[in-house]
Amino acid sequence: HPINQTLDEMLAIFKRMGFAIAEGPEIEDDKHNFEDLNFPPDHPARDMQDTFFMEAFRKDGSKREDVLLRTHTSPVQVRLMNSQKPPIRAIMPGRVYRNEAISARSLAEFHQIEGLYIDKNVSLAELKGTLVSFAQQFYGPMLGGKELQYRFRPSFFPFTEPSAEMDITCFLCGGKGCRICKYSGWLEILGCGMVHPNVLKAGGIDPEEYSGFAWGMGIERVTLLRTGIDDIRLLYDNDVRILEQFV
Ligand code: 2NM
Repeated sequence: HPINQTLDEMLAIFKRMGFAIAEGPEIEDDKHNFEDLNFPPDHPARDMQDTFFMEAFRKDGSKREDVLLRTHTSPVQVRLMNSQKPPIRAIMPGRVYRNEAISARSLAEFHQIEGLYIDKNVSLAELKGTLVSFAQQFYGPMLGGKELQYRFRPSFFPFTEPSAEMDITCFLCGGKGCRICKYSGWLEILGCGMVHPNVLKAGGIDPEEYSGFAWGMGIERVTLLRTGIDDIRLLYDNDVRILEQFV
């Protein structure tokens, strides 16, 4: 499946850099999906309109605390921090869920890869080195011999500080400007940052002793762009006439 082809190629690059693959539950609780990730209680992502909340019951019929469909794979990172000591070097691929209006561009389920690197003295320079190396290996071959350009723009996420988004040369027009990159020559490929001290603390890691970086990227959009499929719904129909074109 084109989504798995994208995932497998990305995972192979990070495996060569020494990252392990970690997985976790798609049904999560507020603590792992939001609270431990430094989302304030009134953060808009917690809004019913963005997150699928569910009532859950135990076998004896008693009510469990409310659960939700994870909105990102970051709860796997919280679970990892709580279950092993640094150094931690892992990537988490998987399905995530958000209550989005369905269109040619977005569905209420999609895939993400997030990554986490925690050790003593991990710096922003290593975040940059790791992600630039990834982008050169994954996107470089799509530029037809041109050298990959990149830039980091300041951004904001609750779980990282500082935070940034990474753009690369648009691989459809080679940076000249086209409809896909809105005539800017740049494509945004991921969000990243240094793990917030509150997140390390929630994971049982002392922020005075350890630091780390994390990043997250979506899989569907790049899969559409590199296959030329123009409607995300075609990736979820499992129509053999589509799939057999990508064997
Ligand atoms: C992103 C962007 C920036 C992220 C942070 C963490 C954790 F658990 F370490 F705090 N996991 N993932 C992260 C950081 C994810 O996605 C756009």
